[in-house]
Amino acid sequence: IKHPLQNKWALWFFKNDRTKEWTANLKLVTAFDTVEDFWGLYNHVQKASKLPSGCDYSLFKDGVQPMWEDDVNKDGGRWLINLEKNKRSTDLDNFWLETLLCLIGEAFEDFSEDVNGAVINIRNKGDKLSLWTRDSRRQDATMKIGRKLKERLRIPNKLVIGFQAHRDTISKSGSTAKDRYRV
Ligand code: M7G
Repeated sequence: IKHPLQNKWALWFFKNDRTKEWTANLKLVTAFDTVEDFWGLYNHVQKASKLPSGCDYSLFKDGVQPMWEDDVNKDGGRWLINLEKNKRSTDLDNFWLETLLCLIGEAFEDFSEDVNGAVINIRNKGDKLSLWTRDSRRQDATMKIGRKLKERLRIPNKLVIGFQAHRDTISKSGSTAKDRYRV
């Protein structure tokens, strides 16, 4: 018997094809709800650091589309970690795996329900890791989730990370939206 997870999760893959709409480039890989199936999938897919620039992985609760438009994302936002270019070879895969383990292991305790998923963007201009939550107005939950994420990724306290509401990101195409919170 396999070890059940609290939630069922779905892995998505995004491949940048400029001839298509953003949503058409987003593909569901598979969903899983046991520890064993998670590792089977993780070991089967390409490491994030090996993906071509322009690709993303997303892991979201099953039934949630990894996009701003989804009902549980539309009022939410993300904790964003910008990775310096030289971190792709050293930290990126570790950060992504640790984030996945935080999600499937419900590491955010009382606030795990606030967490919808996480995204890794592979970009030549700098990779990005983000944790998406469902309601940017929930200050206490948002702050606790941000602190826990930093702790689990062992990001030094002096390195500040920001949280942006998706609504702000949508209206700010090009540059990064202003931070609603920082931790
Ligand atoms: P990105 O891939 O998040 O970051 O957004 P990047 O600028 O580092 O590549 C790039 C573009 O993808 C955005 O400006 C949008 O056009 C599109 N895009 C990204 N996201 C997360 C969404 C989304 O959730 N919904 C829609 N409709 N488009 C998105």
